[in-house]
Amino acid sequence: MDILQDLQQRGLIHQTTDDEGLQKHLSENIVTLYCGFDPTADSLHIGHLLPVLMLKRFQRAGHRPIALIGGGTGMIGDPSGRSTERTLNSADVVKGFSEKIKEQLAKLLNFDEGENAAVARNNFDWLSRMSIIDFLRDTGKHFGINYMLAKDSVESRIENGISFTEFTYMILQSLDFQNLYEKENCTLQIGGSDQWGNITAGMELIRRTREEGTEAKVYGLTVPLITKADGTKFGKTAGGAVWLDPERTSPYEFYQFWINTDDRDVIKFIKYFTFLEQEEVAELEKKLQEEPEKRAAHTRLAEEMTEMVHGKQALMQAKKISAALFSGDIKSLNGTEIEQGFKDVPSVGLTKEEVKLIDLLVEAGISSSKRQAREDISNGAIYINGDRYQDLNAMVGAGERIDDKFTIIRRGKKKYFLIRFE
Ligand code: 545
Repeated sequence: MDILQDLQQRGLIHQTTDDEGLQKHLSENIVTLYCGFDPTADSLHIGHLLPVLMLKRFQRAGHRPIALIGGGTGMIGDPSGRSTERTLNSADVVKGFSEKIKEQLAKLLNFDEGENAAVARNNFDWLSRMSIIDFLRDTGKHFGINYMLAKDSVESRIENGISFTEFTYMILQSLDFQNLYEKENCTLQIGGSDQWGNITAGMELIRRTREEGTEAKVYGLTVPLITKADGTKFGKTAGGAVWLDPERTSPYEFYQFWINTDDRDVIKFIKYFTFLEQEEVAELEKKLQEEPEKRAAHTRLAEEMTEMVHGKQALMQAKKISAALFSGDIKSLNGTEIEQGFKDVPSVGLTKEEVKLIDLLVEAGISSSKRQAREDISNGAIYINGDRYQDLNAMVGAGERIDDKFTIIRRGKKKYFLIRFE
């Protein structure tokens, strides 16, 4: 199947600048394409994953992707999709973020391997060397103010205000496309639908500056904004964004995020985010309809995504933690796993003395009073590391600590507490 057809079937094409032309272009050539990522944070989150995977899809189809790190544009700030001016990060911070983002992209795209290897570029390399005189004479002249004012990214900001800095951003992104077109024969830019204005501005610049007599065939393609059936924003949990950095979002949380996908969204997300073939997707769709309680589609989505982003080992660990939490078999987990699995439960830090269970329950805020604690224990509502403790005189000490650091207390069916010992 050809690449555009595949993308179409997955629902991954929001808009292209020329459907037929692009179809022909891709079937007749090994096309160099790019997508840009501004280092505005030290990690990508799952909202950025779709365009990264798009690059990979093109690569698999035999084309040549460039991941562009916006070391230069990240110093300026894209107004697209934002209602207020950004605060600028220092050059050092942008540089640090650039390196982190590049590492993450390298993990997903395997740079410099094989013939149509993905490559990384950093626009700081050319934008920082440009002289302001050249910029205004050679590039600025091609941008009419009315054209710029009419772009969504600018128009929507006129009322709230926009600095000359952010106003100029589209010209910088256009320079990138022009530069990659001239130096690397890059003829396609992709991005989220918020990037349409910047992508078409670049095409316009290339058209206006092409050598006389040449046609300069360049294209743009955007991926859709990800929507959810319940109308809430994709990629957010109670704890905030779902990051690709395992220090920010643990592989277990990452796995859980996908497992908790709404039934109405799960097939769409499988098409968007995984490389599963149509037949397999159809099978999962059938299973979802016929035996939804088995959650085969959700599990497959979570497995594919966790392995893709964090690797096999991390996936196994995430599954192990999930199973232990589901069955209550806490003792099968080690300290690192406990930390991942119980990141969001209430926790207290205590010293390592042996304490009476009753006092511990009160001290940790699990039971509201000693009386309540006694009642909870005799009712059989208190579990330590998965075992029920019903002795009112029970002591809690080293024997109840996992990896000498953690004790997990459960009250009732699923109210968990984490005690950390220092
Ligand atoms: C810079 C120079 C270019 C081409 C593109 C750019 C970046 C572009 C932009 N893109 C967004 C972005 O987010 C931060 C990522 C790292 C923390 O701002 N002007 O950099 C997002 N992009 C991916 C998709 C996007 C977009 O990286 O295009 O739509 C999100 O899905 O918002 O020459």
